[in-house]
Amino acid sequence: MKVNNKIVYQNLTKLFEEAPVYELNNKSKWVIFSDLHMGDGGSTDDFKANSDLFLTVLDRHYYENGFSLILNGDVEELQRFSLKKIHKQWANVFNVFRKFSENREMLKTIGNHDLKIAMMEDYPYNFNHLEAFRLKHQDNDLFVFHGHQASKKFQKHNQIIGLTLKYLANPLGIKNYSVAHDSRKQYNIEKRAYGYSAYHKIASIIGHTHRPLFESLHKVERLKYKIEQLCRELAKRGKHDKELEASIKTNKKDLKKYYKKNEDTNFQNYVYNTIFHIPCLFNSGCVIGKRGITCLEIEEEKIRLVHWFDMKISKKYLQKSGYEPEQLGDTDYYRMVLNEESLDYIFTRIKYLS
Ligand SMILES: [Mn+2]
Repeated sequence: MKVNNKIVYQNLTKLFEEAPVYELNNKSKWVIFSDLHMGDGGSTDDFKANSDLFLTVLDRHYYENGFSLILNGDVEELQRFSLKKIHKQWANVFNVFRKFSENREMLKTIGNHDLKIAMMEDYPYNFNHLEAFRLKHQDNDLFVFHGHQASKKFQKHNQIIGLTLKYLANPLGIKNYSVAHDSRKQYNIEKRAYGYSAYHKIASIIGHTHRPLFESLHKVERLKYKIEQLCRELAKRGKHDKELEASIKTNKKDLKKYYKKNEDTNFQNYVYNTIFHIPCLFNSGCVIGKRGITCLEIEEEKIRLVHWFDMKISKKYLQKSGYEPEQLGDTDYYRMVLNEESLDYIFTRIKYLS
């Protein structure tokens, strides 16, 4: 049975049409995390390294500042660990999730690594588990789903098992389905989600590939843009500025390193070949990054891509990045805004360019 793009698009349409809608207004404050992959606290638990950073940021920054919480899939790593062990190990984190769900709003989507939750009758917390949902900003939709639904492999399994997308694929059948950290596969998933969103004039927010995207742009374009911005700033000052020069150098080094690592030139251009570049795809990245955590924030009718890091591990961001990291209280943790744009501007461009 061949799964083509058309089938993927049909299934995404169904997912979209059945998704519950939550209104956004100028008071809404949401933070979106995805891909925590929480385990048992042992040496193979991917969540462990950033667990204190995550817990601190979640409780002391987002909860304290009145945010509601979106966990966009692959929260519990159920392909490798039991729910019981995960919940026991990370009880402190789940207690904070519970605080959000009881006192604010918390929406939790299901990803391919925690699909089993959809079949469970004895999940111990009273969380709002969804397959997808929509955040409505005036007449526009931000479509939030984990992202595996845009992969052909996942859809193929779905079809073989003969279940519809809704509640759900048999977790046994796709037990080993995980996005290979293969840039071609990641790119194809992004490209389908991009194509779908542009065609329907919506913006989608996904996770799954672990690669942060802002306005459909990958780190490569983001770095290029940052370097140009810094050059402009440097020219404006009209004299030597050690700090700015160092920032340019650091960002250039990052960019070169990236190209060196990804030699497949077909995928060095991350713009999804449409006539215009349409800012319709966002990805929160992941919580388990080597250099920290990325997430998306929605506040004051703007959307932001944010990077949290531990200065003991990623000191270079503190001095030379050209961004302005803010310290969280008296901790070693810093918040750095990588991009920010108003939803109005984003949807205007989506509407007229696509
Ligand atoms: Mn996933």
